[in-house]
Amino acid sequence: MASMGYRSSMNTLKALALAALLAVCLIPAQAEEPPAPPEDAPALPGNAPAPPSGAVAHGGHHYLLFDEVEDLSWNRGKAHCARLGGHLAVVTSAAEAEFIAELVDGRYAFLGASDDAEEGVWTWVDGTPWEFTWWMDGQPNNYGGVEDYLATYKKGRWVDVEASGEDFWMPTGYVCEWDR
Ligand SMILES: [Ca+2]
Ligand SMILES: [Ca+2]
Repeated sequence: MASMGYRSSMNTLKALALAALLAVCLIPAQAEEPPAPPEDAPALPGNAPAPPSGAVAHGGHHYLLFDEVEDLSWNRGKAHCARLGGHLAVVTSAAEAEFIAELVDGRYAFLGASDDAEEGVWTWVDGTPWEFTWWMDGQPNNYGGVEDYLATYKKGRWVDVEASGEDFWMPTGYVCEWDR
């Protein structure tokens, strides 16, 4: 009977260890989603939604890099930023481009422009006129005829890339921006 009790408590210990292991495995998945803006965040009529905590202020706007994103695509990044009340980053000056370069710090991240509607005609997700550019030399090149999405590359310079993919030059995340 004593051995039965011992086995029973060993089974309990195994169950506890398994539960702890599962909890550890689940935590990183949850940590990828930043906390939603607080319910009581100021939402005056006409005001843009408040950025989530952790967003970095620059020039009266806020920015947040999401990196090492599972099942990353430009469209999923765009949708996620929108759910958070922002948009994929819209970069309209050298100062903003340099700030983004610092924020991504060598990582490759999608930004909020594409030429998927008409090849060579770039548009920002928020309708801002396409004027300022920060292309890396030789870009955009629409390589393979399939590169329609804006991303940072080395030193934060812009490249056109596919909407998703695992190649070494492909983004691993995206930058959201809030207009406040
Ligand atoms: Ca293109
Ligand atoms: Ca390219």
